[in-house]
Parts: sequence; structure tokens; C-alpha cells
Amino acid sequence: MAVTTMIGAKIHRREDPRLVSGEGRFVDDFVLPGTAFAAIARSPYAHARIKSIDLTAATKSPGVVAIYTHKDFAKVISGGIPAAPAFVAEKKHVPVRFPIADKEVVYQGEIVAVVLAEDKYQAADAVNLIDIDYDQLPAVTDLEKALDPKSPRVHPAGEDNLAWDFTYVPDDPAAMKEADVVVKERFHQQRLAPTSMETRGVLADWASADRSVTVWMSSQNPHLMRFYLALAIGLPESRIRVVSPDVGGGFGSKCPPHPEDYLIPAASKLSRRPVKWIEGRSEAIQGTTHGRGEFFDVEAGAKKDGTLVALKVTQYLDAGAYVGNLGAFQGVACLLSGGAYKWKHVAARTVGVLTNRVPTDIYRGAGRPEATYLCERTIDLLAAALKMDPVALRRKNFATTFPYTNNFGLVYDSGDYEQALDKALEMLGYEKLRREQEEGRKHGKYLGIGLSSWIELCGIGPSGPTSGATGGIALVESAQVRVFPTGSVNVYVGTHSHGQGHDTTFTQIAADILGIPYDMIELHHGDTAEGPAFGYGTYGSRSLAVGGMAVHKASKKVVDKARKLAAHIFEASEEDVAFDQGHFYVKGSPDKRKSMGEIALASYGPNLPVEMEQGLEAVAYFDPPNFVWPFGTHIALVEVDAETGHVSLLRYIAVDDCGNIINPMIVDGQVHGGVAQGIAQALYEEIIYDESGQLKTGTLTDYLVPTANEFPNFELGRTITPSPTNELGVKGIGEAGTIASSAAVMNAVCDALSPFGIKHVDMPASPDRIWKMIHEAQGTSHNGKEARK
Ligand code: MCN
Repeated sequence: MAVTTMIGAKIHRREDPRLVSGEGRFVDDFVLPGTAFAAIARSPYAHARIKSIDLTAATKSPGVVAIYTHKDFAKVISGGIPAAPAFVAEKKHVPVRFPIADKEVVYQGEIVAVVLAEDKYQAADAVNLIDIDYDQLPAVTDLEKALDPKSPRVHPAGEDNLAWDFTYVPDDPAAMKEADVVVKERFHQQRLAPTSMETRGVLADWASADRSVTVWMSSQNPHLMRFYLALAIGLPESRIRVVSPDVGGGFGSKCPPHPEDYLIPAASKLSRRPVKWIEGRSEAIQGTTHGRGEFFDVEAGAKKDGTLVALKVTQYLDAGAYVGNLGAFQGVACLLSGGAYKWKHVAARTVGVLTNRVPTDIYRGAGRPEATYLCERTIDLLAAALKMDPVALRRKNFATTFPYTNNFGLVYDSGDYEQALDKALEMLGYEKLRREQEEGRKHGKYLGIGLSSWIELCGIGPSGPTSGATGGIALVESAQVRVFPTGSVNVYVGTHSHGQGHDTTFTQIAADILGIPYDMIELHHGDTAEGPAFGYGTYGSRSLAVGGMAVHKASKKVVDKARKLAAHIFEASEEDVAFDQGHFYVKGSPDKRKSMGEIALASYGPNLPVEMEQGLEAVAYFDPPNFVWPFGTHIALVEVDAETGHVSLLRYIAVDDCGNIINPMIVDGQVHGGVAQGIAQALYEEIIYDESGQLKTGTLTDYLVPTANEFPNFELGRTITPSPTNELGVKGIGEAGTIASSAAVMNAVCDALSPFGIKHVDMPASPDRIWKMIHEAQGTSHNGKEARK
């Protein structure tokens, strides 16, 4: 057996000293001689025809190197930004998306021209001097209005604004008839801006002499970016190097290819200079993909005793002006809409709708926060209709036998939902708080308790379903382990760490399997010139359950080879050689032993078994047999001030189960960040456009990203139900907090407001929204006078 102390060790992140002392290297830290700086001219209109572009004044502006428009880029970029099939195989209309507008702009922020100058300020100044004559066209910027066949069309080529209309399981009216109680609600998911700490950025150096390009970009999946570039810029993958160095967060928004990812390398080719573009904060809010942007029409029925019967879900998703590269992934919300519960029947349909707004795409949780929110809100609405305790309704209907196949054929690999629920209730002191709540209401104190018993599909994913969803590439994961003659090790992985702590956790896995000290192992990621041919990147809480398993597998291959060599050196049979605490020995003679380091040195020497080659290294690709299915119960305790509508989040309990754990401290950190992001959706963040498609929340003073001041100390608990899907028994945790928390907070807010007869509140539960609802419910007008009704 190998050393088993590293897996599960609560050790500090090894990457942090470098990052917190300013030693990190982000795209903007890379400086190449002769670099030209890019600034981008974007459409101020949501929909307009471009009548003319006059570059005369801008071209004369100091420091300007070149200005490129569609006609220039059309010479060096072929094809558009692709939309993956994702979870919606059949689509009606996927408009071709070239990275820069030609004759028409279809959302505010769409790129119209790229200016290169000697410095970034000169480039920005010149953008303001470009004279673009637009002819404004009717725009549709509201999801519901876009569904109306009479509304303006986002793309004239389309018959309507429907990008897709796909039914996973059709409605069965007979199923709902079995219910004694039926509830109906429309659940909104406001648009959100991903807001990573580091905005996007691209630096490209096109070397014409050897027909190659190196692109530094802030990306979560550099190999996939290399693949997309190869399809579009006329170079094979072998001549494209993509480097994603330190990346300051991404939350999914740095997975899909963005227009600038094509335009900057192309600008480098056209100008024959390295070109750098770093996104501004307002540009990020306006021009990077948004998350969510949906509403769900839900109908659910249960029997008098609380048995869940039927659920009918229709998802309407605001795709924006183009179908996002992974935008249709959010259809997964339909497939998980039944949550942790046994339903007799679940019907689901997804409708993707084009609007004149920036495209939506995956954002932390992507589809799974929506599924949890609609399911957990529905459970609370049913509990209220049945006059049942929401805890009892959950307990009665949990799936209990695993593997559990849900209504869409997805197989939940393992779980114990009741155990997580019980632990969370105990941590909260549920019964006591319910009594306090009852008492408080008599004195105008409105406490609310909200539960969210979440499940998640992650660890994306098995090759079968994922290759169909990506249009060919199976989302498996790769790793390479190289042991040098001195026994130190380099591990290369195809995932990318941008806050998740892989340098620490993946090294823990390698140290454990190889029996080599943790400090002698270095993790490398983010450079397509290193390691295996392809890496699949970081999203969908997949890195540990798929990528960590590739490290595990490659390390084991190394141990297998080392064992063969040790057997040869000991002149014993391989089966008789034990490996324990980093040492090989013949069973029964532990004193006569050789360390992995000694075997590594020997592997580069002359004395090898017949047909064994020198060296000690291995590549592995891991293709999991299933997704992994973490779960848990979160509980929020809030108090709503009926005078002001303000919600105070008093306590937040998160009990999560992500199977076996590599590093508990990192898992806790991921839960903290995730929970904060879900609470942000519930209470603060919202992208708002006006009727004409102007973004009203384009700065961080309008778009409310909360800080740690807005949160109580999160109280974390854990249950451990190992995954049978992989040898490490692990499940993902990177999105869990976000998936669970908006539902928990909103259930708490609605619970607090139930004495007013308020059944449902939309997100964000801002003071003004709640204040108005309370006044409407009380029959008083908003200024305190009599009813408006
Ligand atoms: N881990 C562990 N034991 C487990 C599960 C996970 O020790 N049972 C560790 C892993 O080894 C890894 C970390 O926890 O170090 C997260 O692992 P995992 O759940 O596999 O998630 P990924 O590494 O694939 O990260 C992706 C996930 C996603 S999809 C988003 S979005 C997200 C997130 O991670 N974006 C983040 N967390 C983020 N954190 C930061 N700081 N910044 C982002 O942009």
C-alpha cells in the first residue's frame, strides 16, 4: 500500500503565498516587445443597421497603428463561433455568429471595430473618434415579448425568435389528475453577470515566419480554445499554443470562446505585431456572456398525504442575440427538475428564445441552480397547500434506494438525502426556531426558515453523452506524470485551476499514489504546449472526479512500471513485491527496500527488464462511467423588516456531501464562495436592460455584488457518501453552494412573508420589491394610504 496520509489532509493551498503576495502571473502581466494595444468599438444600440463606418479621424489619432473592421477580419477568420448541441440536440434556428458585426448589430456591446495603438489609452481615445452611422431597427429585449410572433425579429432570417423548442418528456394530463392538490407558479431567473475578479484578456503573437501563433488568454479550457481557433484561423492545432496562466476566476464565463479570442490573434496576424486586449469592468458586464435569464412555468401535484405525483415544467431561456456556445447546456434544468424526490411523472420542455441582448451562457451551476430553485420552491408551495411541514414533505418523498434512475433516465450514483437533512436540522435547532418564529410573529418579528435539499449532476462527464452534446469531443480528462531521475515529479493536467486549488489537491493525489513527498511534486496546467495532447478544462465541477482520476490513473501506471523494475532488481516475481509508504520490498522482507526515488534513478539506467524502455512516466485519460451526484441540505434563517422590506440573513447552514474528500479546507472554501454567489442572486444581483436594450446595470455601482459584510458566518456540516463512479469515491463541490443557496434563501424569505398571505417573491428579494408586496398584500398603497386594488 502507498502512503495514505495526503488524501483527506487539511492542508493550506500551496498556490496562495504566490497569489496573495502579488507573484501571480495573469495575462496582463505578460509583456512582449513591440506589442500593440487593442480597444474595441461596440454598438451602442440593441439593433441597428450599420450604414457606414468612417475611420478618418480615428486613424489620424496619436499612436494609432491600425483599425480593423469586418472586411479585414473576414480575410483571416473563417466561420463563426459554434453553438454546441449541449442538452438540446435539435434546434430551430442557430444564427451564424461571426466575431465582429458586418452590416447589422443585434445587441448593445456587439463589436464593430478593433483599434490598435501604441498604448491602451491611445487606443481607447481613437475608439471615440470612429464615426459609425447607424440606422436604428426595432429591438426585442424582453423574453416574454420575444415569444410573441408579432414582435420584431432579432435576425431577419428567422421565421420567429425561437432558437429551439424541445420536449424531453411530454405532458401526461392523466398524471396530474391523480393529485389532490395542485400548485402553479412562474419562477424567474434574472440575468446575472459572472463578474470574475480578473476580467477577460488576450495577448496574441502571430509569428508569420514559422506560421504559428501563441495566444495567452484568461480561459478555463485552453485546449478547447486551441481547437476552436484551429477551426477558424487557418492554422492546425500543432501550430497554435494557448497559454492560460493564472486566471482570476471564471465561474463558467471563461469556457465558451468569445469574439475577442478570435479577433486579437487575427489582429496580430494582420498587423504583424503582438496584440494585447484587456477587458474593462463595464465591458465585462456588457460584453461577456450573462448567466441565467430564464423563467419556468411549473405545475405540480401531490396527494393529500403528501405523496408527490406529477410535475410539469416549461423552461423559457433568453439565449440573447446568438445561441451561446454552451448556452443550451442550461436545458439540464429540465432533466433535474424533479430534484431529490420520487415523482410519478415529470414532463419537461425547453424553449430557447432569441432577444437583442448579449448571449447567455453557462454560469456557476448552469441549469442546476435553476432546477433546485424551481423544485425546492415548488416543494414549499405544495407543503403550504397541504398544510404540511416542509421538512416532512421532503422526508416523505426523498429517493432512498441507489443507484436511483430519475424520470429522464439519469442515474443518481449514490446518496443519503435524509442524513444530510437531519444533520442540517440539528445544526439549526429547527423545532426551537419554529417556536421562536411563531412567537415572534405575534410581535411583528418576521423570521423565515428556508430549506434546500439539493442534488447535482456534475463530474462532466462520461464519453457517451458528452460527445453527443459537444458535437464530437468526449469530455474525458487527461494527465501525465513524469518522474525524474532524482525522484522529483511533474504532473501535467488538462483541467485548469483558477481558484479551485488544484495545485494542492491534485498534488495530494499524486503524492499519495506515488509515495513521493508532496513537496517534490509540481502541478502544471494551462499551457497546450505541455502535457498530453488534449485537455478538456474546468467547468461542471468535473476537475477532481474526472481530472483528479486521470492523475490517479497515470500515477498508478507509473507505480506499475516501477514495481516491475523493483521486481527485476530484487530478482523476485512482480506479485511478490509490495509497495508501502513510498518503498518497494519483497513481501516478508521489509528491511531490504528501495524507495520510489531509487527506482526512478534505476529506470534511467542500463539494468532494465527485457523490453522495458528507460524512463518513468505515464499518460492517462479517464472516461468515467457516469456523472457524479453530490447532494446536501442548506438552511437559511432570515428576518424580514416589514417596515422597510429589508431581508437580514441571520444564519446560513450548509450540509454537503461530495463523497470522499481530498482536502477539507479547500472543499469548505468552495462551499463558501458558492453559497455567497447563490445568496447574491437571491438578494442582490440583477442585470437590467431598458425597453430599448440599453444596459442599466453596467457598472459595479448599479450591479450589486455583495461583499463578505453582507453575509453571516456560514455554518458548514458534512456527510460522506462515497461515489461508486470512481476509485477515489469523490464527487464535485465547486458549484454546490450556488446550486443550493438561492433556493434556501428564497424559501426563507417566502416563509417569513407567509403571514401576509404572500406565496412567492421573485429574485432578487430587494427591499423595494418586498416593501411593495407587503403593502399590496395589506391592501395599503405604497405611500401608506388606502388600497390601490
Ligand atoms: N475537492 C476535494 N474533495 C472533493 C471535491 C472537491 O478536495 N470531494 C477539491 C478539488 O480537488 C478541487 C476543488 O475541491 O481542488 C473543486 O473541485 P471540483 O468540485 O472538482 O470543481 P472544479 O475544480 O472542476 O471547479 C469547477 C467549479 C466550477 S464549475 C465553477 S463555475 C467555479 C468553481 O469551481 N468557479 C470558480 N469554483 C470556483 N472558485 C473560484 N475561486 N473561482 C472560480 O471561478
